[in-house]
Amino acid sequence: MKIGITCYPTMGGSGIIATELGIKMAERGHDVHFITSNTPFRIQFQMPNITIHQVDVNQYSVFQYPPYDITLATKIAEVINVYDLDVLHMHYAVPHAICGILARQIARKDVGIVTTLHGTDITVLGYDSTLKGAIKFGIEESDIVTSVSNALTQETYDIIAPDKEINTVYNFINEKDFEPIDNKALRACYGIPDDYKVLIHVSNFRKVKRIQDVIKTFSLVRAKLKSKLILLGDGPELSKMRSYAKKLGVLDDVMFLGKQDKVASYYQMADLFLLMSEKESFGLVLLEAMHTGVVCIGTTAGGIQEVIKHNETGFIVDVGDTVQASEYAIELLTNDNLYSKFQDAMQIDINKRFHSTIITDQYEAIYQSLVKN
Ligand code: GMT
Repeated sequence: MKIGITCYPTMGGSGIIATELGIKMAERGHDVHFITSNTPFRIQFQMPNITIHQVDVNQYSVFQYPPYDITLATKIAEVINVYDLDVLHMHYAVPHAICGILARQIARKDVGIVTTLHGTDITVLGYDSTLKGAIKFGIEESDIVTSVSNALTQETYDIIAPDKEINTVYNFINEKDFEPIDNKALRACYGIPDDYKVLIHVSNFRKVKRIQDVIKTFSLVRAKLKSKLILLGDGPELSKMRSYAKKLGVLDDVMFLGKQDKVASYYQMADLFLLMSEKESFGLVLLEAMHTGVVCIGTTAGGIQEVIKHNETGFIVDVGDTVQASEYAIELLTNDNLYSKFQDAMQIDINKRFHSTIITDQYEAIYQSLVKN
């Protein structure tokens, strides 16, 4: 098949999924065309069967707002015709789903369109009356719509009420990138003594992640156990969170390490992952941590409960319940038998439900169902 993919190419779960899926499809022999504003960051060297088409937005002085959406649609249309694409896969509803539909009209070719909803395109932007109609249009005019969790599928029906079936297809990771190795050497480089426990959180530091709850939970754990907290990522909440850690008197034990490419090494240093979000359609970082052997505590938000099975592969707490999170954390960090039991259960579960082969098969079948000849 000849597959066009559009996503946000910067760091972020939706871009990662789109890129890894494109790589998997290329490995299966399909021709994959990324049509994006930049080279997706996971594509770091030449890969057979993958072509990158960069969208350059016209900055003509008349434009107060350069027309990215129209330029993207025009580029996609060009790629549809030049490469005779069979399928377009648009990641994130706004503006990508709508751009795909416009591109199909510009190209005047009946290419199949798959749209994948990722999270805030529905749970935040879906409430915006200036966008809601366009999101509904993008969903209804796509041939097949998928969402990354049952929770997001349900929220899409509740918020947008589209006249369209939405299929849940879970996220996956490239397992090879997240090997369960105990990275003592890196711990030593960071000066973390052997008898310390390491908690970790990885995100884009937006409000929805409630990083204050991660730091508060850590402060309660640290009061009982020698421990460090690694915070990976950057975003609007970062400096506020540094001040909060200082206010709680734990700043010396919180390591703000910013954006890092090789996140797996940091999971490999960690004993526990915290995801305290108030909105989270899936939480790709959970899969990354779990595959690396790190047990997770998450909240009841969105699809987190579909990824972590409470009291079986990790723990779930109500949003904001830092006391309960700290109690679960201490239980896990002081009970080796429980920790290993959860580790074993989580490896079996993630391989059964989220393995890259299973999810790639599902998307490949979706694409095949849209190929016209
Ligand atoms: O929706 C977003 O906030 C952006 C998006 C991204 O590009 O990282 O994150 C969402 O998509 C990821 C991949 O499907 C999910 O793992 C994240 O849970 C989801 N984020 C939210 O729902 C907040």
